[in-house]
Amino acid sequence: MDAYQEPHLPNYMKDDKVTQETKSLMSSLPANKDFMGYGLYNYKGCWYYPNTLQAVLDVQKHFRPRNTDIILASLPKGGTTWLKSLVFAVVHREKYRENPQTHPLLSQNPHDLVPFLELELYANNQTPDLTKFPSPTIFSTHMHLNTLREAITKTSSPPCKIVYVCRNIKDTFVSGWHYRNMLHRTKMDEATFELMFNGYCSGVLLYGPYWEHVLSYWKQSLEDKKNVLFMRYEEIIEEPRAQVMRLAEFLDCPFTEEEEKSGSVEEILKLCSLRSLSNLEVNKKGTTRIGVDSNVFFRKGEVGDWKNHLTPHMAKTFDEIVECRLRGSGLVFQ
Ligand code: PAP
Repeated sequence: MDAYQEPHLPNYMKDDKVTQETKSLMSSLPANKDFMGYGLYNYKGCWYYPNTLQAVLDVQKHFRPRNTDIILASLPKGGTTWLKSLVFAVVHREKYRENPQTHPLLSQNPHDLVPFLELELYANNQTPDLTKFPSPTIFSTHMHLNTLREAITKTSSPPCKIVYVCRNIKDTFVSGWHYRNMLHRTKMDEATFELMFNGYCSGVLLYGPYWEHVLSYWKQSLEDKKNVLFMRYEEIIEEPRAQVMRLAEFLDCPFTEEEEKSGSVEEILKLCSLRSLSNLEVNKKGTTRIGVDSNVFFRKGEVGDWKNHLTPHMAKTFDEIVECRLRGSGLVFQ
């Protein structure tokens, strides 16, 4: 299917921003199609739509983070929106302590507060002037660590901090399924569900394969604990307070005893909760800067929603693939 037949789709799924140089690169890359027939290209082990690939190459070429910057990384549907809100709220908590009603998370979508490198800043052949961003700036990306590394290792040392969040493949997949239905403004049938499932199993999806992505950040988080933090959506759901404190500690802005006593952690958790964010006017209507409706990022937020969608066979297949691919890494999903 031609992406232009669905003009409301976000730019990252299209192919109209690809330069001549990238076109010629693409002609040498392994090519495939996603479950709906949109072209994907495999660049250094990861699959991209044409415009996404163009932006990723531009990030590699031009993005040079300052060591005070913070990069949030994830696979799509891995917990990105939540992580963006939490990190923003933790890092800027002092600024809005006196006047919490002026907090930007109440008037802006988390995706507009924490811009994506390749889906927004470097999308559409742009090269933004990052010096105008205040320090510390929080950026986000869905890029694989090996791809991101090409940009960040060309910068001054010490490197900037990276926070990665991931979610078990079954819920990530189901969340992605609902997202695509909302994106295409349709309710896709069971046969299409199976096609998307097959795409996940073979790793052929935007930013896939899943296991390569999680492993790249997992390994680095073990090697470089000071600069790479590996978080899981399920753990934040299970022990939110402990995880937010861990996050603040990693970002070198730990909660003081006084803050802990005064309920600062709980306030942040409440502000960033799915319920609070999804009830805000700004997140109910309008479009984010990446061209996706603001409300599309908020749904159920439950661990185990896959049970309502996957057959036992599908669930078993996912479990076996992930178990096999992660074997020996120390990373285990329940
Ligand atoms: P993205 O990568 O496209 O930005 P991402 O935020 O990772 O998407 O995933 C959306 C999922 O996070 C949705 O899960 P669900 O489909 O299983 O419901 C969404 O509901 C959930 N989500 C969004 N914001 C929050 C939040 N503040 N707290 C908990 N879960 C959230």
